[in-house]
Amino acid sequence: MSANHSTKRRVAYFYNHDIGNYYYGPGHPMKPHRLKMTHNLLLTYGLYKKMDVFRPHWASREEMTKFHSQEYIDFLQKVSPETVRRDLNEATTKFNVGESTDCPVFDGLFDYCSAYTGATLDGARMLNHNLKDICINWAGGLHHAKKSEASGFCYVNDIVLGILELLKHHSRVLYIDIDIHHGDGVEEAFYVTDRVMTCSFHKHGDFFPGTGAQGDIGSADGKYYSVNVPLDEGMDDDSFAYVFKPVIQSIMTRFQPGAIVLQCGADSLTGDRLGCFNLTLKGHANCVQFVKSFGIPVLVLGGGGYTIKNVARLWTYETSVLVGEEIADTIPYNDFYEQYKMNNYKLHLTPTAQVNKNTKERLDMVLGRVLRNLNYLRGAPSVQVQEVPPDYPESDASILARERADDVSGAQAVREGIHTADTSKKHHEAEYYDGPNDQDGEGGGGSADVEMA
Ligand code: YEM
Ligand code: CA
Ligand code: ZN
Repeated sequence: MSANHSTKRRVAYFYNHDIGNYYYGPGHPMKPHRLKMTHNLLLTYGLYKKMDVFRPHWASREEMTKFHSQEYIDFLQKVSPETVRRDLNEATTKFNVGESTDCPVFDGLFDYCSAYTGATLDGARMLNHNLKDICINWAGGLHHAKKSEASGFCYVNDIVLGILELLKHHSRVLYIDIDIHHGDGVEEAFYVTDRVMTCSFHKHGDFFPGTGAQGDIGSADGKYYSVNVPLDEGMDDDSFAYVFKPVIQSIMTRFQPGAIVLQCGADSLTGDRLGCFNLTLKGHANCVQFVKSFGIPVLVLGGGGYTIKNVARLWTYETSVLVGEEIADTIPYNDFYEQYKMNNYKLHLTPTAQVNKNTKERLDMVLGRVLRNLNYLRGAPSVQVQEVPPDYPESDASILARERADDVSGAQAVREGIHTADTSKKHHEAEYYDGPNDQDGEGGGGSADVEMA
């Protein structure tokens, strides 16, 4: 690893203990249990000592409707596996949920959305108040959800909501998506604004969701602020770095974001159940390290990932990179130890002999086009952030949502080394640092879908 690997940053990690118990149904590839496996693995590696661990709040419907339509969120709040069977046609045609879709209605669906979205919002708020340099929510990153529609296993788009939160304090936010699928929901939300640049690397051609062609560059004020890097199957570590580094370097120079949201979908890994890339943990995490090296506040999110033991491996390793600690290749004993037997209880993966369909010529063509488009940027656009909006909409519902987060008393949370996240400005940072894992100050335009000030 490079010298940067050991660079210490103030890191917050958000984990809701209920998240792993939600269940999409038999045979469904999306398994929230992977989050429990990840949490357990990174705890057994001792990584909790290197960051502050927070119990996130549950996002309220008011928070979700900053992007989503009221009607859609009302529906998500009211629907149950029983009612959806009765009103299946309406649910499926209107909101793309139900048995015959990628997005089933399962027990606790709204709470699941509320859990992962709350963590993303807490992370964004913590960065906004400069309480941390890096915030991690592996449960987030559900990039396919639309304003009024579920899609690709995603219901509420926590990423769009997190970016909207960051825009309260930052003129420009960069979104980077290394999931194998196109980050369509996020791109669509910010397609006509120059305040958010979206950049997705993805398999393109006969692959879900089918969007993300290289010619999709944004429109109106957002022209050249959507960046798509379409790739073919078999992408390996070297090929990925070959396109990722110059594209991100050029964006950083030209766009100069105040904050970055990094979606770390694990379905771009070798051996993924739904993916067809050939990245190892190191190749994927090199992207994370590269983004971290710019020293700008980063909100790190999960996303896809369907070979769940590898998801846990990856996000544990990426947590180690983010906190700047090396971890052993031998997996320590943990609650899910047997799941790691296949790779001889080793953390790191070896790429397969799969053919890389991305020839150098093809990559050069894609890269050349992206870099040419970035040359059209008129320099970093500036926006005056005049009055900073509050973190939370002041309604009874949002206050209730916060109280619900305190289902474990503050004292118990601190004993467990888990703090409840409240980033409202009246609190001093020291309030978060009472736990045993205190780092002691270490290291130190409107759019089609969203409205912005
Ligand atoms: O390809 C599609 C769409 C849905 N069809 C109309 C084409 N969806 C993707 C979404 C991927 C989001 C990351 C998809 N769905 N790929 C695989 C699936 C899938 C969904 C399932 C839903 C219930 C699947 O693949 C093995 N198995 C499923 C099993 C149960
Ligand atoms: Ca992507
Ligand atoms: Zn994906």
